Amino acid sequence: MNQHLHALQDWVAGQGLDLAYISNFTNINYYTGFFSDPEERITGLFVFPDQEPFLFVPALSIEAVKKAGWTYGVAGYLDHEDPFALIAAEIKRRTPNPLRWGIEKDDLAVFKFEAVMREFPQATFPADASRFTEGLQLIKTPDEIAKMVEAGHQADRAFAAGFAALRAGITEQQVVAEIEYAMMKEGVMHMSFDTIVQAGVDAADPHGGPEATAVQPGELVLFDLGTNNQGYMSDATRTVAFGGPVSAKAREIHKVCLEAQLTAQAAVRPGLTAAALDKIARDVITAAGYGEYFNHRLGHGIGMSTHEFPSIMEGNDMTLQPGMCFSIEPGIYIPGVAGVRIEDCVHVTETGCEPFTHTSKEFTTID
Ligand SMILES: [Mn+2]
Repeated sequence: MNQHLHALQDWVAGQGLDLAYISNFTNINYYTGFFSDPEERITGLFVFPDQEPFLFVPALSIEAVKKAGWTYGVAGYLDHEDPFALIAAEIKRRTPNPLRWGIEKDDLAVFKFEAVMREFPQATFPADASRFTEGLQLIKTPDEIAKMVEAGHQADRAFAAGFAALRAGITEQQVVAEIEYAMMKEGVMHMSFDTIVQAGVDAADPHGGPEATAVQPGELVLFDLGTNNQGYMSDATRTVAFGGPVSAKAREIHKVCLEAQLTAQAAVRPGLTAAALDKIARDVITAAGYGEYFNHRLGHGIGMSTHEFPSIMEGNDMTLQPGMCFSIEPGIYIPGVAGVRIEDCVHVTETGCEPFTHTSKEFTTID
């Protein structure tokens, strides 16, 4: 049993539960090594305090479960069958009348919850497995970090492809296509999120996406991208100048943003709070007069999803610990003028942190 699943079973026992039902397919991957987005079909991981767990999947996935290395029980259903009747039968063979259930309250859809209530009318739900999993996922194992290191290398190559694609008149969307084509050619079949390329004033919208806007010489171009390597994500942002000198304002906000990013990254150490780290970066930007244009948290956790815990923001007194992985991504967005964001994701070490991406963050002009 891998250490994540072992920890989950210990939690089930420690909470006095009769079983836990894990329904989120990313979390099923985390606990079992089996990844499948079942879409409208049903998958579930069922974990007991003192018996072996089992996976329940569509019948067409049973071979994939075995191929993923899952050595415990697996049961399947055909499309015309009632999955919850079959799940109930599997559970009752192991524990006839389970009363105390752990479920993922962030994930379990109402129709699935109603099906559980139909099969087990006396069930109660005293424990939230969502909270347990997000806590466990805060600290990555060396094996998980190794996968994220490789995802970071992929992101570095994606930046290189994006920079190489820049030419006068190419649109943001076409640059995205070049980046993702380059990644797919090397075998990276999934980006971790929709790649963002924003030129000039478009980059002043921190929640915008690529448009049909043509890149013009003398503009800043923002790239925010990442890849999915074996279920583990990378996420990084660079903002570069294209085709000659940019405005003095654009140059200045890049300088301030970079100083904030580098200062924060250098300050990471175990024991520092997430809130204090956010403030370290924010103080640099505020002191330069751009505080109002940094309108989001400094960072987010990353792992099997691109946004998880810890959240690096004001009000979060969580202390950083070795093995935590998160982004450090200050930005300055001046509407109608320009936008800059610079981002590395890092993992906390005993003495500081190590970034997953290594593409230069210094002010760079691509000709
Ligand atoms: Mn990010």
